[in-house]
Amino acid sequence: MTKDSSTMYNIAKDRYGSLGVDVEKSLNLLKGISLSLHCWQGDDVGGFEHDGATLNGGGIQVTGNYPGKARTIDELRMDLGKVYSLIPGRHRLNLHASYADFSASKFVDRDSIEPRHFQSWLDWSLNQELSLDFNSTFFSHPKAHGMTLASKDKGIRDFWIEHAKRCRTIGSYFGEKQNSPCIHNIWIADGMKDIPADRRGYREILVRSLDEILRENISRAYLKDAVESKVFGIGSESYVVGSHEFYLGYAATRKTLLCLDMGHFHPTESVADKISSTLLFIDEILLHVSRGVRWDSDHVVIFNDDLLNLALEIVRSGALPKIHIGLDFFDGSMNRVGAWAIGSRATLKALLFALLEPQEKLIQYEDAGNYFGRLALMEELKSLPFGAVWDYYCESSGVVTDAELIDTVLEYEKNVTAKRG
Ligand code: RNT
Ligand code: ZN
Repeated sequence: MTKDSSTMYNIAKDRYGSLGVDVEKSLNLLKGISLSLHCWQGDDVGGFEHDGATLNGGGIQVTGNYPGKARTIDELRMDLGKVYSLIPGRHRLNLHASYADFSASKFVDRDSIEPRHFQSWLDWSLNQELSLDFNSTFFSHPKAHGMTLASKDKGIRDFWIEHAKRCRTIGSYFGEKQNSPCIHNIWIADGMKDIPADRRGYREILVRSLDEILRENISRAYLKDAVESKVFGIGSESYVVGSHEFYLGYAATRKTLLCLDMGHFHPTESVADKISSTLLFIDEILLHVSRGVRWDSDHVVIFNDDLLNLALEIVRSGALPKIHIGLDFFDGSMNRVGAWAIGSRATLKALLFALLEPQEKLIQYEDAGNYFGRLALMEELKSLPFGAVWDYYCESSGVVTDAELIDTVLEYEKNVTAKRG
């Protein structure tokens, strides 16, 4: 800690204190929040089923070919290690089924994967003191060119149902070994480019497929299932089987988690506003923190209004333990470790901003009908010395401040990622 930064921090602490905010308490709360970092930012959602190939498709499209992408599991783990070292706090890792490790066994297709194909990930994560979350992978596969779980072709449907069942087994294996429930998320791209004649039919099929997947009762101490909707995608502009209404109803009746991805709604719709309603009817939610731009739902997360509003609602709702915060973005056009760090740090920064809000005071104004006071205080907060608290938090957690981030990432690029072919 430099003398300057601790002076700045003390000034900030007093300033927030005068509004009734206990900065130390806020920082302790922040320390307790674990983000689930997505493995797929490091290799453009490639996975390791096929040698070095990025086989997107089936609803996922990554653009950009900045050099240095992780080409092997070891490289990805190395990059992840770097990313965690750039982020204050203890976090989790969110794996996709397509990141199986077949180095110690023969390759098997997705309907045959077993916990042993992820043992090296589990060993690695336990060693790093991280917990794992998991995702079935319904894209980047020859059987994912059309519908998957909503397919009218029984062979295709059964393949994907079996895949998801196996993913639940793998996830619950993680949950048991790591002593922390693994969140298993289901997202499928099933939909249509043009107007379907049978909207209802596919949705009926999807309900049945999901029910079959969830039929085996697995303890929530090990596994929590989540379902993720989308408003449209490339090639599914007219119809997405798993729409928001579909999964909201599904999650409420089947008691699963609901996954809300910030890039999966109409641009003026606010995911922040959905938290307090959703949590009245659903026990827990999973967030996919992302940034939609035009047709893309997965730009690198930045400290913008959408993120801030989300963080404010997470904190204001008082439901932090019921909200699992996963990241979901990917960009192949810039330094990938740096992009990971930007998005993760922005999310934590937004949460810090929210934790420094003088909630009681704002609610007092509101209850008294003093809407001017409420708005004026919200405006005042925007120029409070929040950055000094963030810098202090980074420094006292042993990670770089924003000012040091660029050089640190570029040094890693020079020494490691730039050397990759
Ligand atoms: C895609 C969904 C989904 C994926 C990941 C890779 O639009 O957001 O969550 O990004 O599963
Ligand atoms: Zn998502």
